[in-house]
Amino acid sequence: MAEAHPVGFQWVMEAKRRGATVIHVDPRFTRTSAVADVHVPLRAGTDIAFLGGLIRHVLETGAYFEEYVKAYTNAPMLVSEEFRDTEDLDGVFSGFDPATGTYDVHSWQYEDADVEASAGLRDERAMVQEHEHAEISGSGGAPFSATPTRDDTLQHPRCVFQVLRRHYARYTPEMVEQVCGISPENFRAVADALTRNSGRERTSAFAYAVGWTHHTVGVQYIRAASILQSLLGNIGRPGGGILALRGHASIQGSTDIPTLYDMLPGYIPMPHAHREQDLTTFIESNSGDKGYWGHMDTYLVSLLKAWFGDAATADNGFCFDHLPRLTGDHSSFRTVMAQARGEVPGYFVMGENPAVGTANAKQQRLGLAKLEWLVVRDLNMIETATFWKDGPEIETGEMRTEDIGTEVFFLPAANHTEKDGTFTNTQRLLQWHHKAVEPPGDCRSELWFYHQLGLRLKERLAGSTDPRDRPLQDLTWNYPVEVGPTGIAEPSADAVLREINGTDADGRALSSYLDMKADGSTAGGCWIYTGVYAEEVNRAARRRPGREQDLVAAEWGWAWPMNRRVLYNRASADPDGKPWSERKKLLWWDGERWTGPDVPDFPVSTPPDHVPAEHSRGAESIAGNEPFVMQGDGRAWLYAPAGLLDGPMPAHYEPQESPVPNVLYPRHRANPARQQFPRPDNTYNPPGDHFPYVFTTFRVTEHHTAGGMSRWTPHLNELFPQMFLEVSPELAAERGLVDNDWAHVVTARSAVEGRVMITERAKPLRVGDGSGGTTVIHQIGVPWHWGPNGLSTGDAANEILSVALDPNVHIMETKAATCDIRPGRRPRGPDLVAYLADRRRAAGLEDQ
Ligand SMILES: Nc1nc2c(c(=O)[nH]1)N[C@H]1C(S)=C(S)[C@@H](COP(=O)(O)OP(=O)(O)OC[C@H]3O[C@@H](n4cnc5c(=O)[nH]c(N)nc54)[C@H](O)[C@@H]3O)O[C@H]1N2
Ligand SMILES: Nc1nc2c(c(=O)[nH]1)N[C@H]1C(S)=C(S)[C@@H](COP(=O)(O)OP(=O)(O)OC[C@H]3O[C@@H](n4cnc5c(=O)[nH]c(N)nc54)[C@H](O)[C@@H]3O)O[C@H]1N2
Ligand SMILES: [Mo]
Repeated sequence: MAEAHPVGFQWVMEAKRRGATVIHVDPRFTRTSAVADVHVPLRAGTDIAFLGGLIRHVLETGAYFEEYVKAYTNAPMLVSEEFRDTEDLDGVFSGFDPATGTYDVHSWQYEDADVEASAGLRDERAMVQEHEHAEISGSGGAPFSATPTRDDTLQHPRCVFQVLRRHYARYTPEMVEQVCGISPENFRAVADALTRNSGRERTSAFAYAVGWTHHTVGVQYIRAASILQSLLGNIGRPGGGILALRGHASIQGSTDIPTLYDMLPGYIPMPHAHREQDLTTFIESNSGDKGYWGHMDTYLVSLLKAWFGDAATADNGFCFDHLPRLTGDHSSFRTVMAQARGEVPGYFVMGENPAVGTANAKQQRLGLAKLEWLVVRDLNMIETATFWKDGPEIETGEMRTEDIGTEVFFLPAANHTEKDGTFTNTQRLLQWHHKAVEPPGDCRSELWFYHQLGLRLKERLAGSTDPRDRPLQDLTWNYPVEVGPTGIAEPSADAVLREINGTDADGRALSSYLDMKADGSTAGGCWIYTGVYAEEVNRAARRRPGREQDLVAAEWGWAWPMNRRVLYNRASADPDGKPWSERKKLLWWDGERWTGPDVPDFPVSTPPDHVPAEHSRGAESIAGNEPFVMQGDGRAWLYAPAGLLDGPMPAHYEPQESPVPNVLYPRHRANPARQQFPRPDNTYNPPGDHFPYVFTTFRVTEHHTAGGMSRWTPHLNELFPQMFLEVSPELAAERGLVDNDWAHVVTARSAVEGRVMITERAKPLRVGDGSGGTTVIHQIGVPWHWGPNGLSTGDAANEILSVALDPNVHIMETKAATCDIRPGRRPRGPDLVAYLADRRRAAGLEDQ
């Protein structure tokens, strides 16, 4: 966090100054470890075993927050009799189909929970899950509407609490040591610090970024942390929670108003092509009955009104049929593989450098080379725009410029200081940034580009009678423009934010999504952002200093939803509505309403003892003691009966490539439901002596991601001039590596070179070898900021990575893979191709 989120990390240091214990869990000793109280080095890719060990510790020592767990989590719910655990089935959950590598998730349900759901809904969900990998899930948990059977004593053998206990029973400190290489003393230090600092009077927070997500079990890492935090009562309370430290400046914003293929703004799922669906049936099958998703009709109709304006009427389902439809997994890797097959004619690359930044960068370039046209908008002449003339395949002779038919358009982009707009950060906080200078030359903002593109497409299609052009013809596109000093007619970012906020029947800005209607009288581009422009004020631009405000600083920027700073904050009070403790009070029931410094994440006047009427829907159905209002059952899920594709509880699996067997589940080395793509351009390293070491890729403060900004910035390149490889003195001795000399890391995909950095910070770990003994694992740190263009050049780490994905979100595994390391530079030109072929043959792999 000190390295990649240094600005946020100042608050960690501030907390430490006031007595907080800072624990850093990372295979590498970094700038964060240097200032932490405890550093826990572990083998890359083993955090579920570690977190599972902590979950077991909390359950077995009784250190969980019992009242919170009983009242606010699904610990008492009974799980279906059909469910079988990994502990019963040698490493898989019930419903696994080895032929397809997917789960039928039916048996994971709660007992009786499907009873009230219509059979049609159930079948439809199963159909989509089986055939299309649940590209429908959106957010807020899968919808379901029943009231599951409970055992509030937590004794029933099939209640979630007992199921969880059995699941983690084998995750002992000794097992943690075997799998992760963490000593029992270090484990105990963390377990004690965490449990000591949780409960009524104290809370602990978890912060994570891509060291946790970039794994074939990435989603389950976060689930494991959620289970632990829910057991400890650390959710919905000040100082608690799980903070997803975001990457690019507005990566949170780009999931809220998604650049993701399977979601509409505000986490509304994308409709699916293979189901006969109109607006009504779509809403019925996705909205659920209980909680705020029960109002999805108002959010979706308002979105359609924002997009299609007067053309969207009740008679035509508010132009629901204008929305694109999913036909399956169109995540970026699938798309690139389709490009390589020649199935994709054109590609826009905006603010991205996949020829350097994406795992198996060569596969990306093979895709780019098969396009008809490619548009790259960037600040610098990045590798994705120049692959056709000077990419690595041109050097090796695997591609020839004259054979590449792709027409490449490079358009210079304005950077964030050259345009207005918002960033949405980790805390869901929208912050406005003002243009400081005019963009130089032909550089243009994204808004300008898309506005112009839309205008020109609409002009071209104005006379068309082809029904497929109707969505573009009906699209509202009347943004006010402001002409700047250099004559650029820039669309108003402020007007776009106001459109996102939404307007009522009289065209006034909405104050809350609760005011959205399903009758077409309101419009709004993203329901969760409604309120950012309440009372016609751009609240993202508010900058009242913290010292002039109370602890939530509600007038600094604006957080979705409704400027609420802590989600599920009803959980900061006990079931009766009294704060769990005076120190940790945030929201309480004053006899008439929920009150406190934060905006209540709860119906304001629903009393703690409210019991909803049997068939109530939406917000009406929320009981006064159910804080998790976006979940169908109002509770935090220790066990996920639906919504995940690879298991209702996290289990430890090895990465796609691992030097050791899975000690916990010997029959299943890696996540059985992971997405694999064994292809000639994506060979996986086999286990064994040919690729005996682990490597992980990481960032440094001085460079940014794939380098498009930092590799062209002279002073940053002076600070970190060159690609390097972090190794321990022990590994250096084993392989004959010399400090500051060249070495190269090699996998079945490729080899990358860098300067050797021998450091005590890299520590070999001793772990179980799967047959009762132990083995030493060496881990190599590989920064991934370099590429062939710019002022500071070097090999891109993504050349050596393969594509293996988490099945839920299709994220690539960049944080743990196997390799070999050798002294000296890698071979160049055609010699590299021959060298890799030799390495593959030696490892027993078919050659490409
Ligand atoms: N200066 C700077 N700041 C940045 C960026 C940048 O490039 N430069 N990038 C931005 C972006 S896009 C993002 S997404 C964030 C990413 O922020 P981070 O996720 O913090 O960045 P990384 O360095 O990729 O990974 C963090 C750490 O994860 C560790 N790690 C690897 N494998 C494992 C594992 O299995 N378990 C655990 N516990 N740790 C593991 C690595 O050793 C590394 O130190 O940073 C953002 N901020
Ligand atoms: N091995 C390995 N690979 C990784 C990761 C890892 O940890 N390890 N991390 C992954 C992560 S978390 C991420 S986010 C990706 C990032 O990977 P990419 O998104 O492919 O790489 P970036 O270098 O961040 O690309 C951003 C580009 O946007 C340009 N840019 C900046 N501002 C603007 C703007 O306002 N408009 C336009 N049009 N362009 C702009 C920059 O110059 C830069 O070239 O990489 C992933 N790849
Ligand atoms: Mo990122």
